[in-house]
This record gives sequence, structure tokens and C-alpha cells, in this order.
Amino acid sequence: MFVAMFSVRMRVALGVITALLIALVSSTYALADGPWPNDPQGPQAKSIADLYWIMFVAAVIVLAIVDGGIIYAGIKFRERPGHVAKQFHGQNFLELTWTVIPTLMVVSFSVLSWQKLDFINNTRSSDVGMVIQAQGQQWTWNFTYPHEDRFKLSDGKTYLTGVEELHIPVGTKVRIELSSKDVIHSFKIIAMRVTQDAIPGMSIPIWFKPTTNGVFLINCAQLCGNSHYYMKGQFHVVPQAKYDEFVAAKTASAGGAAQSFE
Ligand SMILES: [Cu+2]
Repeated sequence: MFVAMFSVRMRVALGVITALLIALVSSTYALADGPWPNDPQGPQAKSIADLYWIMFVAAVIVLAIVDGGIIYAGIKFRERPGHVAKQFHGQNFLELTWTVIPTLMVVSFSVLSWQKLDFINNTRSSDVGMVIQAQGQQWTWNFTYPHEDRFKLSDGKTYLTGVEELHIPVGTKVRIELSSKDVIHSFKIIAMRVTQDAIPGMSIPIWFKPTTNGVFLINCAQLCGNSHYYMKGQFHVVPQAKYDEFVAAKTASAGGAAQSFE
């Protein structure tokens, strides 16, 4: 057979080179366009990225220790002229170590994930600066700003609404009350790592806090019909002064009717 043509030493070397090549190719792919915590925005995204890095570093250390041990043992204890390969049994200390350490790691990751999830899903806190209603509808998002005087339109009765666009002053903690007019949609702002289903007949709260200015993508993450792909929106995070200008411009429009904007 093909493999039998090589000596044991050659086979070990080939195995190591192959493993290194696979690691190199896969890590290059991951760095370029993989499941990497790219540009996390806001406290939730940052806490998810932190958890990712803690687990990633732990995984790399475990990989190095386990694979390093296998390669070391394979070379050191292999059968060769003047040396007979041996079988080892009953290493209580080692067996205990590689049972206890992974158990502790899994338990600490669970506790850490639990804490982060609690933080991410906590919509009960009192420091919310603004509550906005978001309604999914085939195939757009409608946003209704808080029922406060500054959002009142010139008819004196209705309040500012936005279609496909959400404007928020930077640094404001926002609670979104999510609902749907027709089918199940899913509200997603990738940069903020926020995703939640919008279900007809229900009002589901989520929160986020944009910490940098910019325009971010709002998606529907639930297949909701023919034009699901086009159900996108823009999330504008602007300085407070610009936000005040935006509210003034949108609510001062003449005509008496609610001024939706797109
Ligand atoms: Cu949808």
C-alpha cells in the first residue's frame, strides 16, 4: 500500500505537516470571513465577544496541551531500534486531572454564559431612556416613537412613526416593544447582536444601547414570505444634537397628517 512505502518517522512527519496545513488553511479562512466577532457594537455585542474570546483562548490552550501531549508521546515512546514501545496503565493522577479540569471548564463556561444571557435579556432595568414600538409587517418594519410631546405631529394627535428607519441618539438605552401585524418576523440588528421574534398578538421587549455613531442594518431573520429578503431597515445612531434636529424636522412638517418617513 501507498502508506507502507514510508517509514514510521516519515509517517509521523507527514501527519504533523498535514495537521499543520489543515490548521493554517482553516484559521486563515476563519480570520478572513468566518464566525468571528466582527466589530461588536453596544454592551450586548461586547459581552458576547468577550465570552467568545475567553472560550477561544481556552480551546487553543486545550488543543495545544492535548495535541502537544499526543505528538510528544508518539515520538518519545514509539518503537524504534533499541527501544520497545510500552503500554501504560493506571495513571490515577493524570486520569483525575483530565477529568476534573474539563469538568471545571464546562461548569465555568455555563455559569459565565448564564450571566451574560441574563444581562443580554434583562429588559426590566430602570435606566431605559426611550421606549419604541416596532411592528413587523410583510415586508417592512414600522417604528412608533414614544408618546411624548416632542414626538407629536402637527395634527396634535398622532406621533412620529418611521418606516424602515430607526433613529436613536448615541448612548441612549432603548427598549423596543416588538410585535407583528401579520406573520412571524424576527427583528435583527447584526452589529448589536440583537435578535428577537416579532409575533402577532404579542408584545416582546428587547433592549440595546448604541455606543458609536453610524448606520447599521436591520434585518428580518425569519422567513416570512415572498419578499422576506427585502425586509431590511436602517438603524441610524446620531449625536444628540443631530437627533433633536431630526425630531424637529420630522414633527414640524405641515399638512396635519402623520409624517411617516422612509
Ligand atoms: Cu419578516
